[in-house]
Amino acid sequence: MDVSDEQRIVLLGKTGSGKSSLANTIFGEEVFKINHSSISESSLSQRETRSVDGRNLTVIDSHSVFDTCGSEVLLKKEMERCITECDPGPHGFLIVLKVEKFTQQEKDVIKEICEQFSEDALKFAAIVFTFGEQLPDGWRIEDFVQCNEELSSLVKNCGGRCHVVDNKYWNRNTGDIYRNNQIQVAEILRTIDKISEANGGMYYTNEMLQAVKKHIEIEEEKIRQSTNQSPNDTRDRAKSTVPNGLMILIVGSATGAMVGAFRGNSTPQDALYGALKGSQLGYIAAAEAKTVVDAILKAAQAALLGECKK
Ligand SMILES: Nc1nc2c(ncn2[C@@H]2O[C@H](COP(=O)(O)OP(=O)(O)OP(=O)(O)O)[C@@H](O)[C@H]2O)c(=O)[nH]1
Ligand SMILES: [Mg+2]
Repeated sequence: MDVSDEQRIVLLGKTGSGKSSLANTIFGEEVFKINHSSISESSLSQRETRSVDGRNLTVIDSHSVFDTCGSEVLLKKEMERCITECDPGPHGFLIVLKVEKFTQQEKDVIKEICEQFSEDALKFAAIVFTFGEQLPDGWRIEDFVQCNEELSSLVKNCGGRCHVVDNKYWNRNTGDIYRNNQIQVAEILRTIDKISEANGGMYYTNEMLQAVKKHIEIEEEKIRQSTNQSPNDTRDRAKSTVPNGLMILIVGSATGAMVGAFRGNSTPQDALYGALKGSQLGYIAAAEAKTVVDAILKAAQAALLGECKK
């Protein structure tokens, strides 16, 4: 379990969506380099920590992972790398989108996000819109979201967590209590706290992502061998076989392993034993849990109890 008071968030979005600018707006200083050309200049993600509103906040500004021109494999690799770089895992993802006219490309980006994020991963995510000045007069971001079905559904899957900033124009206090970055950043920080609380203070781990991916690959192979469906249909069918229960078991065993390994064993062999033991206990306990958070808590409790009894 994460014992430090550091909060880690990953910013994801396509080139020019304003990720680096948003990171600077959140920090209230120019920490990340802004890209003034339409081609992505950043090939690596950048990680910075600052004290913001009494908390230690680490922001991982990713290399643009949702650019539709790149190959799908590359996108996935980048996203995994981003989560790995966020070691030991992010408390939340901010998916950065622009307030702009919805083109096919934007639709593709949303589709890509939905493909990359399982429903459970979206429990760790919020949407932040940039270029808020583009909102028609008197509109709130919810009004903009409502105009598009795909967007509405994405925001809904993120538990309705949705914010808007304008990194360029909303920095001055004009008396408008909505079109104001300071007020919007305070809301974003509150949302990060809520995500953290809702997930029991846990961070998203690559193990979760990897385990679900592995399951999908195996199912895909099975479907491929038994039918001659198109690759897309095969993948969709394989994905639909990831039951909530599996996710719960994965979270449970990963948490158990973490707690098991963490419980002060001195040699690598002991640590491994602790991890394996914790993992088994977590797996068994999580099987009884109904929700992911429940699974995490049950798994952690079981692993801790197991260690105490040893
Ligand atoms: N008007 C306006 N311009 C913005 C906003 N956010 C970013 N920009 C501008 O958009 C351009 C790209 O911003 P960045 O923050 O570098 O975008 P990015 O997503 O980090 O881009 P990559 O690092 O290439 O992926 C820059 O010229 C910014 O000044 C915003 O909210 N409003
Ligand atoms: Mg950038």
